[in-house]
Amino acid sequence: MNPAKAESVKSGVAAQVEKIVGATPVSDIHTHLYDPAFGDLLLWGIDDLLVYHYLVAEAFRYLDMPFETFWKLNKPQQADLIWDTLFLQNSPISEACRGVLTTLNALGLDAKKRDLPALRKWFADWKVEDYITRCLELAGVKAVCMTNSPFDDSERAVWEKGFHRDGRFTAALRIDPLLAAWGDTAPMLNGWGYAVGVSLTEKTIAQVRGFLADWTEKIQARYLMVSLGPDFDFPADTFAARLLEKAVLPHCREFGLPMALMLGVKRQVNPELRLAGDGVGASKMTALEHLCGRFPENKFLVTVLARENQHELCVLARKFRNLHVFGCWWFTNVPSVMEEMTRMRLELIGLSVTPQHSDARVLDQLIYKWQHSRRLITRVLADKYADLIQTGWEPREGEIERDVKSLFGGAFERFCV
Ligand code: FIX
Ligand code: ZN
Repeated sequence: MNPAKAESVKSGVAAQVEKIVGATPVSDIHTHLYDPAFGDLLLWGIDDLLVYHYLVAEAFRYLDMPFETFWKLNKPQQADLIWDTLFLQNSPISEACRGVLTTLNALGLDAKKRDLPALRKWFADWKVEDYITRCLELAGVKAVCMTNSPFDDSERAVWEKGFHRDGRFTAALRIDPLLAAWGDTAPMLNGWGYAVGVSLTEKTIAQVRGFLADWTEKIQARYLMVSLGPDFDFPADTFAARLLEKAVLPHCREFGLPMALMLGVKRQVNPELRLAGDGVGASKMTALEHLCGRFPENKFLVTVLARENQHELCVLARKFRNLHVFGCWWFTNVPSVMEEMTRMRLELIGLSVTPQHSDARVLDQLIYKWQHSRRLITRVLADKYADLIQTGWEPREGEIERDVKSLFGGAFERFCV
């Protein structure tokens, strides 16, 4: 192909990629959103957008008030302060601030008037059922997977009462307290009728499996999930490693469900920041290597928080087909790091990856998280096809559609079955 022809094919393909990525609905495999039946647990609207813990952490870069004074404010007061600090006193450059503006803009609101009371008024007119549909539509999201913890009292009460499921919200069983705080969790299980002791006898393991089975069925879990700190190791003589091996992984095998491991979060580095107080540390990736190698019948969905673990994760995915890499999690969900990670993943493991999840905690955030991700995925994918065109290979429209579907949930579904 002569150079002029190659350039024109590349720009034609880039336009196709943009169109297809924009039009392909995504299945969002990890969020902190809830089925509307959970009532107030489903967060939405301008005040919740502003008090997002990403923005709380950023506001404290500028504020000198004591943390406690901030926590004593009610939600609209906290939102006022964050708006003033991050949007009025400083330009809203950060990714999380930009996200609020992307969201408002997509909803048709004029944020540049800097009129927070007017924004509040607009949101007050919505009914949540209609607003869910509007947000999913604007975000191009067809389904969201929740994060469901039986250890959360308000959430557990709703499951126990029972409700009619909204088919757009699927469930994932979150088990952090089981692995990270067994000493505190064992008495809770006892209180719910599972006769466990602190030491991991056969009887206790059977009871833990009973608990996992009951909740997997109750919530119709698509996968189980846990976040683990940088110190997590496997094999190891810890409750986390032993419970994983003896109870959780056998349960996943029995039910044919993947286990999601979210590695590298250092919980409560600064407890005064509450939910905003978690940090990051590099994980021991040999632990994951040992898990994938020792348990070929288990499937592992994995995202890692530390930038320095990303390359090793991709290499492990080349070695173990029971490992599916997903998402640019939390501190990595910023354009510079996401661009690097997405390129690296496509270069090392092709399309056998789920490049992004939203981690949305507030419904409206689906809009910005997916707009920003789509833009970046479009750019990276168009570049990769351009490299192919340079070799004389021309991707066809149907092939691009197939590839984008894989990235937006297809590869995940295939991995799970
Ligand atoms: O552990 C997790 O699932 C994290 O995503 C959250 O706990 C975290 O607070 C968050 O919202 C990150 O985006
Ligand atoms: Zn999360």
